[in-house]
Amino acid sequence: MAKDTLQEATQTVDFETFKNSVIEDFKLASLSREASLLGRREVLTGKAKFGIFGDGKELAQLALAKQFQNGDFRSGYYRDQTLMMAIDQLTVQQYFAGLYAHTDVTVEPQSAGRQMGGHFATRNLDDNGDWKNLMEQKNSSADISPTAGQMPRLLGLAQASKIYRNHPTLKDLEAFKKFTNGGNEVAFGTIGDASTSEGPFWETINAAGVLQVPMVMSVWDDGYGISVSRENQTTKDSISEALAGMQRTKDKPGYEIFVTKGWDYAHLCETYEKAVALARKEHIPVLVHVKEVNQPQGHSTSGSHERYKSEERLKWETEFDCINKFQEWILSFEADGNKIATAEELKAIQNEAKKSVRDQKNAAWKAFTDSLKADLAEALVLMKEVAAGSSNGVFIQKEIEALEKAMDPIRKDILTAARKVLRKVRSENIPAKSALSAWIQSKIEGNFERYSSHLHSQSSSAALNIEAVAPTYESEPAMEDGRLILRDNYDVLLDKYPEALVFGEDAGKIGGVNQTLEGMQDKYGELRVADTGIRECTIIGQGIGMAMRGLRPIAEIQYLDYLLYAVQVLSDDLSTVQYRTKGGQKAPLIISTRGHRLEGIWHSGSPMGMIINSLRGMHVCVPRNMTKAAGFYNLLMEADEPALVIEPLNGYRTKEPRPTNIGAFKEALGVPEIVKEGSDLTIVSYGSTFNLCEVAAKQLLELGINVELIDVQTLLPFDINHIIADSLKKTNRLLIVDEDVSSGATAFMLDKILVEQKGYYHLDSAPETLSAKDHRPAYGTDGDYFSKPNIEDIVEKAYAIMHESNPTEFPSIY
Ligand SMILES: Cc1ncc(C[n+]2csc(CCOP(=O)(O)OP(=O)(O)O)c2C)c(N)n1
Ligand SMILES: [Mg+2]
Repeated sequence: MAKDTLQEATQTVDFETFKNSVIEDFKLASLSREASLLGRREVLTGKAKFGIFGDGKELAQLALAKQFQNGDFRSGYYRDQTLMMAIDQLTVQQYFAGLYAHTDVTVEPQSAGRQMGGHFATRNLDDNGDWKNLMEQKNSSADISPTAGQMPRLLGLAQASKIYRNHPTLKDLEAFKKFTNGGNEVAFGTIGDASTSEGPFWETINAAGVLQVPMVMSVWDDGYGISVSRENQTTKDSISEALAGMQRTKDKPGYEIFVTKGWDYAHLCETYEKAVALARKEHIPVLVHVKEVNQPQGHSTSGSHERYKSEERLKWETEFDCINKFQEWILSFEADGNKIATAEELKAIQNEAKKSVRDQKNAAWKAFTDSLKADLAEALVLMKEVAAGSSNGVFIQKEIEALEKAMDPIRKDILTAARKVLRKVRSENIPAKSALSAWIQSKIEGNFERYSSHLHSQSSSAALNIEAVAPTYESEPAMEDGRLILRDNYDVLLDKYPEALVFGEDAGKIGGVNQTLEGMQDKYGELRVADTGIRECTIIGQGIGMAMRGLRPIAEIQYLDYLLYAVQVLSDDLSTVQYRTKGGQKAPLIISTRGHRLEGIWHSGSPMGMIINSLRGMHVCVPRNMTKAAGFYNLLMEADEPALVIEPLNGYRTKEPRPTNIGAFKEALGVPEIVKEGSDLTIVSYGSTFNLCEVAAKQLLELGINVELIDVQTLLPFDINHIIADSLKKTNRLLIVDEDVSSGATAFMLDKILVEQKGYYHLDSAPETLSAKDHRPAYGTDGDYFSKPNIEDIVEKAYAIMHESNPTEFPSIY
């Protein structure tokens, strides 16, 4: 603006208040800028590994922060340090602690040193892993590095407000007051101009427009994505022009779109005030395109921008730097003879900021290096004692000296030296050796907590803490289609948990393509049982965001084959929530899908190896029937962890006995079921293929082979009590069957059973695996027969194992 407009606005508050808030903004902008400048130097001098900073984006973030209220959420990226400082969720000292990778969560609360600097998060859980009152703080979901990876979750964070505002009972329940005040919370998204090229950005933008959720999406447009300029990224060289068709009209809902400039403080403040008021009140999505932003230091510490920016551009970046412009604006401001500050006063603020950043940086460095000193001192004492008693003392002394001379040694340096020393005295019998050995082991254990804890929830609601409840049956139970058991189970869950929501493609009006939600939308309403667009990535994003705000979403992916569209967000975001915040956040999202056998290349996939290898941090349940699937849902609803449940696609019309305790029975995770006992051979399988193994086991009995049949039930976690190794003690033979490609999930199971459970010890025959062909499954019944393991394949494979061990009793079939 429009100084005039701002001057008009200032007349509504007294000048002193206005002036103070501008001065506060100038202070914080200066502080944040200094942190960027000094941060880069820390990396270039080798004290930190990598740096990516928010210089150039300060003013826009200060304007945004004025509108950020308690209970609101951010989902953004690595340039947002000023916003995080302005909402009181980041100090300069914490910022540097992150840069140095300080592992103490009280010093580095974003990620306890696990994420590179510039990845922001608030602590939304208490030390027990339970929710804090999110309405008493300003919240930021934890950042991830993949560009636009923040987008899908942003949709869910915004949608939660819509659910809370419109849900018939939830907003009045005491338990949900820590998440919402009538759904008035706004979700703030930030993204760089170049990252808007990514698919998840477009998918999220479209979905938020359809859903009409209170989302304020800011694009920090500095014209570059590393070295690639905007015209190579965006149609019409402008994201707001490209999205102009999303603009709402009088009779068609859509977006409200604002365009402003990153150096124009007054216009930024005015824009955010309007934009956020609209989103909060009317629950509409808003786009704020912040143009003319710069990167004073270039993209990151990995290179210099002089390589790809023209001289003219670099000159513009200096001239239009937002802090320079802010300063000019302050100095030229005058209302009724009142001025905000003099040049000297601004200089003093900047000097003060320099000093404060230097002091806080030094304090962070001291805390970081102090935290390593005890380890170093202890290691040196123990190593010296070993050197004194060893015939190898001279060589050990060299290791000690090298460590003593090292500049700021870190844990790696200390442990490397200590472990090398221990190796040198491996054949000596000196008392100091066992002290060093014990010390090394205790440090390795301690570092597990630092670097590997919280892959899963460590709260009392962790899935493994919840006990199973068996389904109960009448003496002659009714036999029902599997889908009815699931449907009736959903009915109980939706009734029991008002915060439960089910959504996905065709999940609403028709109750799912397999009718597992038949009638549920009529009974529980369109808000709780909802159809979505065809957009797997943001269906998961909706789930993550809503789960982060206290809701219990069950997101449907129509077929397992289409999970691939969502694997990025599952792997990068959902699976890492607990780990990347060291227990500071959680997203207990349940994903329901169906897979394995049906027909054709994209309706019968079983890419389990891909799934279990990319989703560590989640649980993966592979039930063989719908009663088992229901049991997993019931247990997971009591837990606070994310999980994927893959229903067997060919089982919805298969008859199952109807339990009498639908909604109450619970299936434990990590506990295989021995479905049939036997003595000759252990067959391990899961899901649809397991049901073929059951038929094969009957046929094998006719051939004189008594198979022990084990359904692993969950791949993650896998057989936590080593039931399979116990079975091998009895049978001494192992066949693993599934319908993934070769060396997919079978290789995983083989490693777990033979190596982790030490199953090799009990084997008398070579372990065998039987999986699908390495191509996608061909269409039709014959296509299935020749693509996936069939009953004959299983029988013959098992028989061949027995033939090899006893050719007389089991003569060759062929
Ligand atoms: C999926 C993915 N691809 C590539 C990268 C590497 N990368 C990091 S930042 C970046 C450029 C992003 O540019 P922009 O969105 O304009 O943000 P800016 O850094 O300019 O603020 C790239 C390519 C990444 N982090 N993630
Ligand atoms: Mg950019």
